[in-house]
Amino acid sequence: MRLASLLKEYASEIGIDHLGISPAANLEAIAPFLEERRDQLPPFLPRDWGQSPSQLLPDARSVIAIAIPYLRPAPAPPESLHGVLARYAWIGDYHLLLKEKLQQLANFLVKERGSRFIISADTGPIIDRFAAYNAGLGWYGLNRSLFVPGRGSWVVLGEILTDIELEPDPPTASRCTECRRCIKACPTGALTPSGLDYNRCVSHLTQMKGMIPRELRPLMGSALGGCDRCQEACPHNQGAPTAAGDILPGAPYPNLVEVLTMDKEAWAAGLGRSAIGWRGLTVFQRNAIIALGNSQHPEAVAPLAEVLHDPRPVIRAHAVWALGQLPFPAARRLLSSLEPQDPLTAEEYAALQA
Ligand code: B12
Ligand code: SF4
Ligand code: SF4
Repeated sequence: MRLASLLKEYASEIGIDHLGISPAANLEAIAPFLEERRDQLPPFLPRDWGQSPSQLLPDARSVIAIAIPYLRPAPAPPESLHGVLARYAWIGDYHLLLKEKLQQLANFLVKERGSRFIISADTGPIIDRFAAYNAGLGWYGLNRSLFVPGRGSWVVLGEILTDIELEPDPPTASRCTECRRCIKACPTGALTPSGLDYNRCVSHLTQMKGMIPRELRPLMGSALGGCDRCQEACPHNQGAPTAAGDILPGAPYPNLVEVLTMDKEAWAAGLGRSAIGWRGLTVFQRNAIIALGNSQHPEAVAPLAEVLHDPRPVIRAHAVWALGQLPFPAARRLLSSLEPQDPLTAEEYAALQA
């Protein structure tokens, strides 16, 4: 049996149902695309991101791409004031799962043929969607996601670059009908037919540190970590099968009051174990404050009053903004007696008066 078939057989034994192979040289095709759009790429990508395979691994021959489904059944939303997590954050950090599976595959190749390889998944130097597309795992939707037939876009992606030549897989034809439902569903206008402005993408906003641009805060709704709106809207994601496995306690609708009173230990033992964990508790609590401001609910006033004097300026400043969104006398009283103690909070306070 050929090595590619043996590898696929082994992948299926260790629970990988979606594996595709492409010649490493195919990744070179991304270079002109990236060059053209360098200035639109997020600055936080690694320095070697998108480098050619031969720069990453001398004698690189093949890319083995995998997709792991992460969709879980959705529970009903609770009555309490709650936020929403994107589906990838309902489970333990997917990077760990991808790396474990990729390492198992790499070990198999080393044992069979003595391969040199590099593993990449999300934070690595390879453009995951492009690698998956080339390996025939799926097609690009207008929402930029990579769709796997029968699974939709609810998959995370990773790959192995190896010096072994393996039989490639054929491409998967696109089923995106360009119906534009994804574009209509995008709350900030980040998604357009010509691309994605990551600076406006709610997924990015919930992950960035510091102050969220004021005009975008109302558009974030109750998003606490990630955004699934352009995926939820797609007909190819309707009725996608769920994968086995638990969801983290508190997911997918964290109680906003509990988030604000959470300490670092509770965070690390709970939702901090998801892929949003490495952004830190302050970012998560800031997002919860924005969600409370957007809730327009009278019960949001008391928890916001508690964090108005938090030691972290970024928390205090967003709390001022959030209270300013609430049309209740108690919120107005709190703000009228406030004397901002730091420049960030003073700026938010001044913006409310303007
Ligand atoms: C930076 C980043 C982000 C940034 C910016 C995303 C962006 N598109 O610019 C932010 C924080 C906003 C983000 C958000 C999300 N991300 Co993200 N992100 C990444 C990361 C690290 C780099 C992506 C990137 O900048 N690509 C740059 C562009 C140039 O490449 P591209 O996205 O593949 O875009 C291609 C298309 O435009 C394409 N194209 C379009 N049409 C066609 C047609 C053909 C025929 C061809 C050849 C090409 C093509 O050409 C480009 C090059 O391939 C990758 C991991 C990685 N290392 O690749 C994850 C990754 C793309 N993200 C992922 C996920 C899950 C998400 C979110 C769904 C998370 C969430 N729920 O909040 C959202 C989705 C937002 C969206 N609509 O794309 C997954 C995608 C899984 C999938 N099934 O597609 C990845 C692959 C992580 C992983 N390892 O699983 N992300
Ligand atoms: S919603 Fe329509 S346009 Fe958007 S990715 Fe899905 S099929 Fe394509
Ligand atoms: S993830 Fe949300 S904000 Fe980002 S492009 Fe999709 S719908 Fe728009």
